[in-house]
Amino acid sequence: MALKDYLHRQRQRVESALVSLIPPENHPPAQLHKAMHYSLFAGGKRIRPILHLAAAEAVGGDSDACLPFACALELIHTYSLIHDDLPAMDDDDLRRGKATNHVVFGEAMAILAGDALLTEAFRLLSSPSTLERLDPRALLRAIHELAHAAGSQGMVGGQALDILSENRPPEEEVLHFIHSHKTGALIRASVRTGAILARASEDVLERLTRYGERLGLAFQIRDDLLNVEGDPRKLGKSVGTDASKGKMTYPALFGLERTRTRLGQLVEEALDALSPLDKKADPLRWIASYMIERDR
Ligand code: GRG
Repeated sequence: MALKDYLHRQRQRVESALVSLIPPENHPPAQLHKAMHYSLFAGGKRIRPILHLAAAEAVGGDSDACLPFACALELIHTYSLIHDDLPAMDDDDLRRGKATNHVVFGEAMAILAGDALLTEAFRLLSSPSTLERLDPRALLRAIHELAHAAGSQGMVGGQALDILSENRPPEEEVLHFIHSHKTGALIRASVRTGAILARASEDVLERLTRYGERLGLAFQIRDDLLNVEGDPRKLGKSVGTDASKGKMTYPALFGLERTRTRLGQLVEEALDALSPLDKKADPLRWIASYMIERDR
């Protein structure tokens, strides 16, 4: 119950901050801003911003000051989903139980909505009101980490290898690269940047990095499992698509049993990394267990 309440409360904080920080949907050109709002408020779990706030809180930071950064993480995540669904990439019609962005707004507007969300993230991060409440050096370091995690050496790089590996024989090393970059990099950065903004010691930051890495991998492995055995109504998207597209996934390489075992191990390792931290880190612990339970 603690987890459910915590996620609900943090989600509400993120929703209100997003509404107040991005241009309204009737802002000209309204069609573009509508497309941005459509995907941004389509019912995402907000797990990256919540991890960021929880990491800041775990080290005693002022998480209100971190809200713009938390929103920037969600803007980047949303852009990646819009582009991932495009006909040139995964060509998906359904996400979060709704028609995908390009199905509703057309391909050109979906590409631009993604571009604008990515750019908007860095506008938010560099805005004077964000800087006002944070240490400028810490903010610059965190922005640099985020850009690294989102770009060709992080999420975009992972997506590129994912596409290049379709219909190739599965290889553990390639799969690890795809998972740790495509999904893992932004999750790891969500945790690390929260801790950096909250001025965590390097020692604690190293532990939270280990937590973020294990969690990012666990998140993707759970996603792979849900694509095999999840409920499409809860997921809001079709299942079985990884296999039909010849995607390199954990279940494809290791089978379901070994995949479940690996997921459990990763969550244990994530929890272990947090062991010296006090109860302010409990939400991070709850989120780690949520990786095993989540059904969407
Ligand atoms: C197109 C640059 C570019 C990158 C795309 C993240 C990504 C890279 C593609 C998404 C493909 C995918 C389904 C990956 C599996 C893990 C994942 C990121 C799932 C979606 O994230 P959630 O579950 O989504 O946090 P919600 O809907 O809750 O926001």
